[in-house]
Amino acid sequence: MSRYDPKSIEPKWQTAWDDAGVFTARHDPAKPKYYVLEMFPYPSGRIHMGHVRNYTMGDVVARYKAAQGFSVLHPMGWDAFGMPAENAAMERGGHPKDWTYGNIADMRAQMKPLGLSIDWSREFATCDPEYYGKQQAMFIDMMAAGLVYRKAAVVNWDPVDMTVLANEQVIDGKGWRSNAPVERRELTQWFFKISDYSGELLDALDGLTNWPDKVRLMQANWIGKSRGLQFAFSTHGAPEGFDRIEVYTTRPDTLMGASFAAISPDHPLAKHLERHDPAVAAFLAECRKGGTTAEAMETAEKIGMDTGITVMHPFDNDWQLPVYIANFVLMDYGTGAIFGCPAHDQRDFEFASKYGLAIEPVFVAEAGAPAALTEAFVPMKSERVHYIRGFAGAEVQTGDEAILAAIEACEARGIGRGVTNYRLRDWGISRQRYWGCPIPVIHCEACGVVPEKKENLPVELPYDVTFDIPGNPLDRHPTWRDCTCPSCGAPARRETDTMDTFMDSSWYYARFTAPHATTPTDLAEADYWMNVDQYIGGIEHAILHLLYSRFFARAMHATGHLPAKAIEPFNALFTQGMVTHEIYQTRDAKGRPVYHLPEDVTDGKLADGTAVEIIPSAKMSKSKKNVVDPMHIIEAFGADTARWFVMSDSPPERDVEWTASGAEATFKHLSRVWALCSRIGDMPADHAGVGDNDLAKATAKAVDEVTRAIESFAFNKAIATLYGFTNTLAKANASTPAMKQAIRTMAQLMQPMTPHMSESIWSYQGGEGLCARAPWPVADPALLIDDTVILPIQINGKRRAEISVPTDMPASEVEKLALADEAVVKFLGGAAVKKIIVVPGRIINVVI
Ligand code: ANZ
Ligand code: ZN
Repeated sequence: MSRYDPKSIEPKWQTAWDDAGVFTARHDPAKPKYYVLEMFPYPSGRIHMGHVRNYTMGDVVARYKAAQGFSVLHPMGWDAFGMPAENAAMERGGHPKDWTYGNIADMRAQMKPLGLSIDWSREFATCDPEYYGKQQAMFIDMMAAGLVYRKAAVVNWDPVDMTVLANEQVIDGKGWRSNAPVERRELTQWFFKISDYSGELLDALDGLTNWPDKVRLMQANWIGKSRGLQFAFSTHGAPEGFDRIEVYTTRPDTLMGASFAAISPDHPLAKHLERHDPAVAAFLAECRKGGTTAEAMETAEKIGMDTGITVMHPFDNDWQLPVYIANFVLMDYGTGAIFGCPAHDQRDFEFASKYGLAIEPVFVAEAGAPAALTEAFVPMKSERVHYIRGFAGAEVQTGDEAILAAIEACEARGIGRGVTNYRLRDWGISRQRYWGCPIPVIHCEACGVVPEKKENLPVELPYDVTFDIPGNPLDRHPTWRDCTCPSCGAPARRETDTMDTFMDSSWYYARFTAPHATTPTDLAEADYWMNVDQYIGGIEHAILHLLYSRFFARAMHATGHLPAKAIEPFNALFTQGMVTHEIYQTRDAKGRPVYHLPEDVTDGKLADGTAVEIIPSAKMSKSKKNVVDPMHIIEAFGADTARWFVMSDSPPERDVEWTASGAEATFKHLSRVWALCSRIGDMPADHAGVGDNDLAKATAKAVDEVTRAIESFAFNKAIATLYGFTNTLAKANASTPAMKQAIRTMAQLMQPMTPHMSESIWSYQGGEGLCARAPWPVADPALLIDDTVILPIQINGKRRAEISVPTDMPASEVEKLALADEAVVKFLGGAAVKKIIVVPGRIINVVI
């Protein structure tokens, strides 16, 4: 065997795998299946080390499961719609489609050299008309099933460019191109009824025991279940038709501390007042300034306007509360109206302080005396507090107890009813953008909104569009936009909104089970392959992507596109850590930081000798230039080194720091394995050794440990074991057949991490067929039993030494060995031994 040369062996084995179709997923009812999926990438054009780590993890699992005898599905595709393609077209000209497919080709070419065990025959991009046409078919089915509806919702509106902006296009409250302050505007938009599933999506989290707890918790918080009281205030001085205002509260125990009521600027009463009162109209216009991002809403100053209307406190006919319109009350939560209790809610406290409203505590700390409040007193609901203006239950009780008692008391008095609310909003999927899946409906003057006929799908995006003016090119494309009504044949207009790209990634896992089917899924295939057994991806997708996928799987089941067992599509989820790197920095003449690529820095210096400042490792990012290009690493060391290194140093859920020295050390190790293989190959066939049994035991131990480590996602431990096993093998003195057997097993154990090198070793040492197809080695349990045991020696109750003895040695022999032990002799210093007790297999006690 020649020198380790990844450049020649890696392409060779990749071709061999392809030729043999090793990674083609086969629907084989006789075999158990295993579906491993990594979150598919956005085709930005370059793969980065994070991708390498993510896909290597999936690959380790896929290769391991294949060797275990599973029929494995390990696919790859592209999450290909979205804004960057349009931005590129706007900034550099060209077409989003060409940009996207060009990037896909580049990234595929960068991914292939990694030797991933992917079934490329199943590849698709979400911007393929064959894919998004099926998504349109499902949209139409979901419309028919009542899972989709239209309603007015606010968008970010750029008043200069006269266009809707995505949240990412709003920078500091201004349009990214026009720099004009963004306004909120209402448009009719499409929504999915995910809120119908709030309770189910929450409850089913309990069953996802192979998901990280933190992801389940984040989802639960996002769904946000709360129990509260809904009741109506009677109004005084309100316009006709508004004699009651419904409010929702999660703290009915604080009703005695109410000092105002407030309605949302989007509340029907506010809108009514707007039409008749210019001051209200001006105030609402003020409220509509600023974007719709969560951040914009959070940080917006809290403002209110007294409407002059009052409401009567439900417990006291003589107690009137003023009604404000307040910008922090959202229309789409609860009832869009609240009562404020400034003493126990910080927002209400600030509001009351600003508008001179009363701040009356309802409860105080259990021990403390009432003091003047400088901020709202908001203890945990589980804490016991002393109610000074309570109306239900004991004086001292927990918030939780008081709330339940308050709901009961109110219900008994006929004031409202206990209700459960969820924070989860319906999923708005309308985007006023070009590069997305067109919503397949038509607007007809006579018939209203009519779904496109299925035989006309896909509704394909027109290619002849330009991006030189702001706005959605579909809106100004007459031949695409104008059409005939599928129902009455009259001239009509296509919907020009496209779907949120989260839709595209909400069902791709299902499409992979039958990527060429003429229907969205093939139920027989879905039935065999679903669910995804192991899903792997970044924690940044912990909430939306996973929640939408869980909802969409249910909606697909409801419309006959997935079997019932697939409504929770991901059996197990793993969220991997990031790849980090040190940051190298110098400063320019004005003292501003200038960053340098790792490849331009040697021993802390630039090529011209300038020393760089080294900033501790952080997530690799282009802006800080602390990136290494996987292509350069593969070029220098080969894919196996890159794969081994990203799996080696830390547990996969933690960050791993990429260092040049670490990569070199990995390459050296693999070279050592190669040389060892070479040496074993050169051993005379009849070479006899004395260590065959020891080697067999060490091999069994390695098999056992690596198997367990991979099963438990402890890839770094598997690698640590393999380092140790390499040393054992290098020192072993065994017969040629035993050495060959051991290194073949090592090749198999390394195969998930270093598949190319493993194939070379396997074939060189006479392994049959491809290593990638060889069944996973099994450790003989008899070889795993240790035949020696280490016994601690206690002298007068204190541990002073230990000895290693054969497990079956008689106690009398063990006594002799213990007393002859060097450390024991030294400690005794000639003292007489009164007693010695051997507890077999456990301990030796000596009394002096
Ligand atoms: C009175 C009160 C007193 C409240 C108090 C809180 C503390 P969670 O628990 O997160 O679900 N609220 C209700 N609807 C709202 C809306 N549409 N927009 C903004 N705020 C709204 O939040 C429920 C609490 O948030 C409710 O309980 C209500 O204020 C407010 F010491 O009612 B509370
Ligand atoms: Zn019509």
